[in-house]
Amino acid sequence: MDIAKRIETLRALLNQYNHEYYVLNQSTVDDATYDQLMNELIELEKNHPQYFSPYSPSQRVGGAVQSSFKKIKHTRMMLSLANAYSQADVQAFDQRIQDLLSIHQPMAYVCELKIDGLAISIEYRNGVMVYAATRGDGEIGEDVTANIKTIKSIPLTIPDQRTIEVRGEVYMTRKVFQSLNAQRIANGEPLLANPRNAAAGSIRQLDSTITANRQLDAFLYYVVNADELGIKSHQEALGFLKILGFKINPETKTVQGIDRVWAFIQTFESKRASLDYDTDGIVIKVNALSDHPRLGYTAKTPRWAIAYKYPPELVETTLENVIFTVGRTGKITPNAVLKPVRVSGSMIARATLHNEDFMLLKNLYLGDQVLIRKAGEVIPEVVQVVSHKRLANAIKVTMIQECPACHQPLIKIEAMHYCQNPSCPARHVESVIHFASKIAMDMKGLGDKIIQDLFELGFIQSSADLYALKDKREALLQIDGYSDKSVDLILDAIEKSKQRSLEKLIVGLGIKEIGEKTAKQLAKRFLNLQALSQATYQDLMALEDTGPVVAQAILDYFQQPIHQTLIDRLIAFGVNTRYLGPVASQTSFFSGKTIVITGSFANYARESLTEILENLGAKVTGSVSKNTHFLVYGTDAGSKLVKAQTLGVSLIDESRLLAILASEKV
Ligand code: 3BA
Repeated sequence: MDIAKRIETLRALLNQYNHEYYVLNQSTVDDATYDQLMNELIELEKNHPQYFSPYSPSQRVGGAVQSSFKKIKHTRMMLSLANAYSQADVQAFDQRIQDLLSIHQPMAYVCELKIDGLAISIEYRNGVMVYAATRGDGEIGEDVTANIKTIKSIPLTIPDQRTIEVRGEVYMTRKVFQSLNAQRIANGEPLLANPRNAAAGSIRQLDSTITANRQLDAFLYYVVNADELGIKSHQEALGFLKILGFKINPETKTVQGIDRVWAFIQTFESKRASLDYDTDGIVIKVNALSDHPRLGYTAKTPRWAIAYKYPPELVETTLENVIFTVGRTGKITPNAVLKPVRVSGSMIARATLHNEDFMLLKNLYLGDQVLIRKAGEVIPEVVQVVSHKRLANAIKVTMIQECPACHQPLIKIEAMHYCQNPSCPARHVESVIHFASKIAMDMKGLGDKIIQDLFELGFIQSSADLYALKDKREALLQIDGYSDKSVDLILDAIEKSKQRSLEKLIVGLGIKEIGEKTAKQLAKRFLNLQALSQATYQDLMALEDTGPVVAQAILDYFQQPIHQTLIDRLIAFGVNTRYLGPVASQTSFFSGKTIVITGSFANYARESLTEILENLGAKVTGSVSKNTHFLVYGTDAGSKLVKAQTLGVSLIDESRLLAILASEKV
C-alpha cells in the first residue's frame, strides 16, 4: 500500500465528510464509518510521522497547553459597527449614503443576521490556515489559531492559493449551551451566563482540547482583501466564502432600497426566537464594494454598514427585596432583588435602581410584579411596575438614611447618597476589588467573592494586605473550598501584579475622577508615583485634558495620611511605582512637532494614531494654526485641510505616514 497516497485519500474523505456534516448540515456517512476512517488516519500518522501535517483533519482535537496567547497585529484594522435603534435611524443611514454618493435611486443592501458571538479573523496562505486572531482592540488581537482549528465548520485548507483573510463570528448553539450548563450543574461548577459568554470563554482556553469539546461553530461574513481578489460585491464575497468551504448564514438576503431592508428587519423580529443561535439584530451592508472606499470610515466604524438592534426584551418577575450597596467612593446604589428569570438569554436576579430619584419614580412596593430588561452588556434595569397586580398592605420601598455597613448617616450630593466614613468596611472591600480588577492591577482569578471572603475572615483590611498573603498560605488553605492549586494561582497573580506599570497603579489607587485615560497621561508625564504625589496644582493644570476638578482630586488624595500609609506599604512590599510604557523618543521624525490629525484612516483608528504619534514625541492638538508643523490627513478631511493649505502647513497623507512610521519601526 502506498502510505502517502492512503493518508491523502483519508484526509480528503474526512474533510469532505466534515464539510457535509458541519457546513451543509447533511451527512452521507454513518458515525461508525467516519470513526473508522479517522482511526485509520490517526494510526497511519502515528506510525509514519514523516507525513505529519498541522492541517490534517486529525488535528482538530486540540493539543498542547499554551502558557499565554501571542498578540497579533491585524493587517487591516478590525472595525466595529455603528448601531441603529429605530426605523428613523435606518432611514438616516440610507439617506446619508445616498447623499455621500449622490445617488437618487434605491441602493442595493445586503441584510445579514447579527450573530451574538465573538468576532475572529483568519488568514490563509498557499491554501492553508496560517493564523486566527480575536478582535482585541481592533488593532491587536490574540492568536487563537490552535482553538479555531478545533471548530469543525472552519476549513483548515482551502482550494485557493492566494493570501486570503476572512472574518466572521464564532458562536455556540443554544442546544450546546444548554447541555454544557447541565453538565456544569452536575459537576457543581458555576453556570455560564449565555451562549455568547460561553463561546468567548471557550475561545480563550489555553488548553485547546477544552475548546474542542465545546462544539463551537462559526459563520463567516467578510473577506478583508476582497479588493485584491477581484470581488465586486458583498454578495459575491459571501458566495466566494461558500465556494471556499466556509459556513455562511443562510438567512442573508440582498434587497433593493431601504424599505425592503426595513421589511426584512420586521420579518425577522418574530423569527429569531426560533433559531438555534442567539442574534441581537440585523447588519445592513452596501452591496457594491466600489462604494465602500467612497463612503469611507469614521473613527471606528465603516459608513457603508450599520447594525440595527432589536429593542431589548421585557420580562415580568417579582420584586423580592431592595438592598443598598456601598461603592468604593461611598456611593450608595439601591438594587432590586428579583425572583430569577431569563432575560435576553441570561439569568437575572438583580437589577439596578440607580439612585433615590429613579427608585422613587418607579413607585415600588415589596412583592410587586416588575418589568425588567437587559440591553446588551448593560446592567439589567427595572423598567416599570405592573401596579394593578400590587398586593394589599404591600410595603413601599424608601431610601435609607444611614450606611448599611457602618451605620453612619448618609450625605446627599446632587442625586446620589454617600457614606463619607473613610473607615467604612464596605468601602474598603470595594476599594480592594477595584485595586485587583483588570483595569487596575489585574490580579487574575482574584474575584469579588474571594476578596469578600478574605475581608470577612480577617485576612485583609486594605489593598496592601494582599501582598502579605503569601506568608499566610497555610491559613488560606484552611478556608473552605480553597485548594493548593487555587491558593497558588491567587498568590501568583498578586505577586505578578507588583510589576504593573504606573498607570495601572494610579487607576488602582481609586483617586476620584481618574480613569484609565487620565491615569495614562499622568504616568507618562510624571514617570513615577513619587513625582505625581508631589505635583502642585499648577503642574497638574498644565497637563492637557486636566481641569481644576481632576487637579484638585489628585491633591486631595495625596494629602490624606491614610493614603500615604497605603502607598508606603505598597512600596515596602516591592510594588513597582514607575512608568514602564513607551517613552517619547527623542530622535523620531515627529519628536517635538505639533501635529493635527484630520479625516479617517484605513489602517488606524484616530485614537490609536494619536497615541502612536505621541509616543514618538509629537504634541497632537485639535486645531490648525501657524504653529502646526504637520497636518496628518485621511479621507474626508474637511476644513482643517483647507486651512492648513492656506497657512502653508506641511501635509502628510496616509501612505506617506505609513512610510514614515515604517522607518520608525512602529
Ligand atoms: N457582519 C458582525 N463587522 C459584520 C465588516 C464589518 C462587520 C461586524 C459584523 C465591520 C455579526 C464588528 C467586528 C468585526 C469583522 C470587524 C456581521 C456580524 N460586519 N454579520 C462591516 O453577525 N455579528 N462586527 N468583524 N470585522
